[in-house]
Amino acid sequence: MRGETKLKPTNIKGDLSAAELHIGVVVSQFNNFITDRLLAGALDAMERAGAAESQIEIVRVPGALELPIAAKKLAQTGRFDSIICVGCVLRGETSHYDVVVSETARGVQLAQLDTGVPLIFCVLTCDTLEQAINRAGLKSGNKGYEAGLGAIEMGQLMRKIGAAAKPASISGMASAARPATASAPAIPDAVAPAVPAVRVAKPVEVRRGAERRARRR
Ligand code: INI
Repeated sequence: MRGETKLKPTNIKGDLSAAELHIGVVVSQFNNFITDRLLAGALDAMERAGAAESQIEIVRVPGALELPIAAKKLAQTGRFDSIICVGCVLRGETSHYDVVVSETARGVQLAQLDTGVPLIFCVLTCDTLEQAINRAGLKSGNKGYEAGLGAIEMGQLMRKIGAAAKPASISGMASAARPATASAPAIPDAVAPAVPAVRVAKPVEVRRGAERRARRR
């Protein structure tokens, strides 16, 4: 009968354990009344998944438009399994709403494709403050919490894909693509194992220089 099959292909899915993961969070300070709540939701999800403070780094940027460059810079360090980009753009507050929204989304997407590090898009784009409040902890749940879970799932998925690709990909590779000698590895970038996360000693919050200096005093 059609629709029946004995095939059981490999299924790869990231689980929701934060074990071993190192996650970055870039937070826009614009509309921080909302973004702080989204951040709290993301931290809640990571804590429930077993993350310790030492596995999380938070970076603050002025507005949503600065999320992509900061996330890309963090991703390029090789320290992170995934990075959450947190922001809130309100239509009522700007005539360039559409530009801010589309450029932020485009920048985040380009940065994750360029770096190979999953960037979780947690930017609320709302017409009103009330809608944003509802999505940051009230009626519609907290989108930050969903983003936290997404970061864990994608971080674990990337590790699994990297691990699964290693031995199988070489033996299964077309002969032309196979390395000629053992000393000349030719694993294509697409299947190269993920860079292992480097653990930091304690939680780090990267703030602006002046703020940091003031806190030291
Ligand atoms: N940035 C936001 O994160 N949300 C907004 O609603 C917003 N508005 O309304 O303009 C906003 N603008 C600032 C922008 O992201 C940049 O920080 C700024 O243009 C400097 O590059």
